[in-house]
Amino acid sequence: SGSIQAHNDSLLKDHVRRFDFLRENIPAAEDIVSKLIAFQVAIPSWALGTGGTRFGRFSGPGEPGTLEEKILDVALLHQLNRSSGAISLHIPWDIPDHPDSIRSLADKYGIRFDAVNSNTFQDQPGQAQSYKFGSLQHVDKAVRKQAIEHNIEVIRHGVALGSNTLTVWLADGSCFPGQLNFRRAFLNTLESLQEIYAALPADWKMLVEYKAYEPNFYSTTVGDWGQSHLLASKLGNKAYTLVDLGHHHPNTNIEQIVSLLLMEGKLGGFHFNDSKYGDDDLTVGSIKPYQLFLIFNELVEGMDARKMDHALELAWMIDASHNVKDPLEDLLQSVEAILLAYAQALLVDRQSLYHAQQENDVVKAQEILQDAFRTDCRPLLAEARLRSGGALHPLGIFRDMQLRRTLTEQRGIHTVATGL
Ligand code: PSV
Ligand code: MN
Ligand code: MN
Repeated sequence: SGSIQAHNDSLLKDHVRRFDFLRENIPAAEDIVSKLIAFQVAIPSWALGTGGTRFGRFSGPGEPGTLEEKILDVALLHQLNRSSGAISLHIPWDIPDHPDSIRSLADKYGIRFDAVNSNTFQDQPGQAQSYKFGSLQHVDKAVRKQAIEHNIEVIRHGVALGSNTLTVWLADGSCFPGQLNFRRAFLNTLESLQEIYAALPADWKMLVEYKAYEPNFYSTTVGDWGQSHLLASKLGNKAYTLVDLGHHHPNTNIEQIVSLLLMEGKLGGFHFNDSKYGDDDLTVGSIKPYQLFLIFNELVEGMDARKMDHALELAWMIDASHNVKDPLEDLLQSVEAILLAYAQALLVDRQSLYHAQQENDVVKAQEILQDAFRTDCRPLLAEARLRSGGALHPLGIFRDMQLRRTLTEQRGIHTVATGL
């Protein structure tokens, strides 16, 4: 923290000038800064190492080899930006064998456990049944049962860590016409999810994630928000839809989906990432920052209409993969992009937008949105970090202090983190 102080001191004068300028022009600046301080984004444990594609994986140095090291990586991010105070685990990529010590390590750094994720898209060594033809949808009850039990076990791990959410993403679907009876696959999935749902503790949520395609290329059983919403509605009020930004067909209007799910009280949370083509899992905001802003615009409008607490009522998580960047640098960029879109959305003049809409003043409506989007909100984010003890420029200090080099000295050059 002495280093953060020194870093901040060196940038302070310039920051104050930029922040003061914004404060003079934005009446809600103080309110936005407080909201930014409260907003936390969960880091996925599987994104702390270099990912890869099916064509190769180029692991980087100093990657975390254990769950403890992953928590320390998230703690490092959180120390720098004060906005990454949560981690999302994927089981069995991470198995918290000693939950008490894992939990106290996380507590020590102010990290909480966000949603726990099950994995029935890969076979694990020694597993009795195979998921080659699906898991919760499978034609064979024995396979479904194994997948159900795995999910219940994930809930148990989550309880031990103090999480309160299970995210279910299924690779289930089919690769060729005729392979699957859609109705039976859906009903099997529903029945399996109902058994998992019955095992949820009273204060838990289940998030049902959808994805258009991949690994199945003809049909996916939870392939879009309609199918997820149908399942979540049938399951009950602890079940919600999870929106992963990369899981749509190109040009889908994601912000409209978000608006309607919120309206129905069925939006559970996000997997943030960005993409040019498919489920590219790129850095948030790196390709379509305007879309991200429009999504946050709907979130702020819809959550305010329902009087929801922005920071607490939805699961804000990143789901990204890094092939060419340092994962920690990439995650700092992603968190920054999310908060930037949030700040821009908070800037939108809701009253004027409402009137422009009522008067069908299309030009004015666009101007209002783009005024907010084109405002440089970075000093608001920096001020939020400054006030909460973080660094004015997290990426800058990460590089200046050569933090990856320190991690590499501790962990070695040839390290491969578990995950995809
Ligand atoms: C599937 O593409 C997905 O988005 C799900 O959230 C999985 O849990 C995750 O990626 C695995 O990387
Ligand atoms: Mn995802
Ligand atoms: Mn994905």
